[in-house]
Amino acid sequence: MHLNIPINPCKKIFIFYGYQLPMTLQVKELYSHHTILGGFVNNINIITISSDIGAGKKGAYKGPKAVIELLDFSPKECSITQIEPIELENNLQHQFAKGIDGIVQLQAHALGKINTIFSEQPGFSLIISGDHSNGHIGISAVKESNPDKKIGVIWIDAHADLHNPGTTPSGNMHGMPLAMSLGIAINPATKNQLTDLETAQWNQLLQLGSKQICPKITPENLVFIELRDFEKEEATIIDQLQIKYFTPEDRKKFGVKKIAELTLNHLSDCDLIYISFDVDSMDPSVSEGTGTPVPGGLSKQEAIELLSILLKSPQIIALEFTEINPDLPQSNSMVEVAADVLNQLF
Ligand SMILES: [Mn+2]
Repeated sequence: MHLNIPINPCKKIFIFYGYQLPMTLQVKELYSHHTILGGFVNNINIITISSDIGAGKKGAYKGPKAVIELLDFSPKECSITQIEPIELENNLQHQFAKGIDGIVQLQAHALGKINTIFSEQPGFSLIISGDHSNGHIGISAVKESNPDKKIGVIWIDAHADLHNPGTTPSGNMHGMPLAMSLGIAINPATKNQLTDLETAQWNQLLQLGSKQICPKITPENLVFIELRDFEKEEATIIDQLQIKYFTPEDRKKFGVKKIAELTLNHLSDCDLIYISFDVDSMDPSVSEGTGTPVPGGLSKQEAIELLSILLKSPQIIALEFTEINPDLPQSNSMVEVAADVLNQLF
């Protein structure tokens, strides 16, 4: 669906990390269509975080740029802000927190940049990130820019992403962003034995931001959608913190529209809501080009319907798309599916 009612030129902001920025960057011109979002948005800030340090399989850092090239929001020209890449220390020797050195550095840097965008260009933001560890940056930016507001999060994902270095089976930090945002500290009696440095670095992530707000969100303001693959430590957290979740079975029983309504109803107290859409929430028949596909997810049409209902809420401040890996099999279709969903929404 494309509306021919461009409102204001959006700002395009590109943040490139962890790889060299191409000398000539092909970008399409983008415009916002605020009517699709219930009338509260005048601009869309497009923010890309091209890092996949937190993923087990590399290549998702290419996802944001690949998707951007296929976006077709509007034919009008608008201004571009590019933020240059930074050198990262990426120490993969940490068995239970792979790349945490680089992630600490990247998250602090990216948060500063996004905070600037949020303060200078308030409105709705579309964040396209490499791997899902970056989700903590977006949530932190919303909270730090709105410290007195109650922030809700809708985590549309096959996974719970609630591990910490003490519980992770893989050491991949894209399975940990919600534990960061919820401020979950490492239990000293945990099964994975960590160094003092690793524990200190984890604590730095929990306190990410100049205001060191921790936690960024509280469990009652978090909702999972399409949750279907998690470890027992994550199930314990969901159970103990009484986090709201919907599984594919719930979707089949109630339908996408009802799931969206129940989610917004659960978050009705929140001032602002951040949606994070991991493409592995969709079924592998359309999303095989992601690091950790899990059978039984959303069809493309269901994803479009779900997001279009959620985006009508004036509480929504940002939508993140993540874990699109052009290097994996069927990757071209993964990029196309992600771009197609976004083109249908805006
Ligand atoms: Mn995820």
